[in-house]
Amino acid sequence: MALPLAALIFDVDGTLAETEEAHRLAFNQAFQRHGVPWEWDLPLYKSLLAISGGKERMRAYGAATDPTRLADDRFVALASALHQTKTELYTQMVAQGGVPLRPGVLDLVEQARGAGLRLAIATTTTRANVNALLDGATHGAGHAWFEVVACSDDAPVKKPDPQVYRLVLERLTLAAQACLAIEDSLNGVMAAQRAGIPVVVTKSPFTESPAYPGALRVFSDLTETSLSHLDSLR
Ligand code: XBP
Ligand code: MG
Repeated sequence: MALPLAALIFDVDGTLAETEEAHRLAFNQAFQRHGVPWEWDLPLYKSLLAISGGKERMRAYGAATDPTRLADDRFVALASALHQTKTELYTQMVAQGGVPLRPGVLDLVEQARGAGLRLAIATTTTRANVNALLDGATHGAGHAWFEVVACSDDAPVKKPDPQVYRLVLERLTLAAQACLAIEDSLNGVMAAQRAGIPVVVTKSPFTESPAYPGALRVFSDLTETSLSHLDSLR
């Protein structure tokens, strides 16, 4: 049974902004800098996005294509160094405003804040990446919008596990049915659902799926809805 809507919980990558091309470029530059002969082109990266988490994505790719490198006991340190470099490169790309908010995001945020709703973030990416995106895409204003920002630093078990969404509920001290999650991917929909949170989808070309079982509604982007419309779907 839905309670009065008290909070919107936004995913980041693919939802707040189309960030995955910047992530992909940063991964490839990090591979080059560390002398790892991997190159993720767009079709391959889209398939790899079925795996949440950059570190998990690299490990899965290595296991499938470069088992000798993965078996090397230095790989754990290499993966950590690769991801640190990638995060540095990505944050440089987005902190300068290279990746804007997706259409409709700002309007919905303003409607929600005007209605006194609380806002939160539940993401698989790192806090550094979230901060850089909010700096670049909102000129820093976005830091004041989100009362709770839960990311991979706080919730290391990645979507579709519900850990990050459960952490947001705990920090908001709200029941799942008083919230609405906004996601772009199947992993994200499943994570929100497993936390008991009603969820809608704003499709992204990077994570598009033929269906999003359990989502209340699937939008092309948030210009297709409004706060009152979202509330009516619950
Ligand atoms: C999307 C992800 C992340 C990014 C890469 O996160 O799965 O892994 O692709 O960022 P979400 P990292 O949609 O939950 O915001 O390399 O920092 O993982
Ligand atoms: Mg996402």
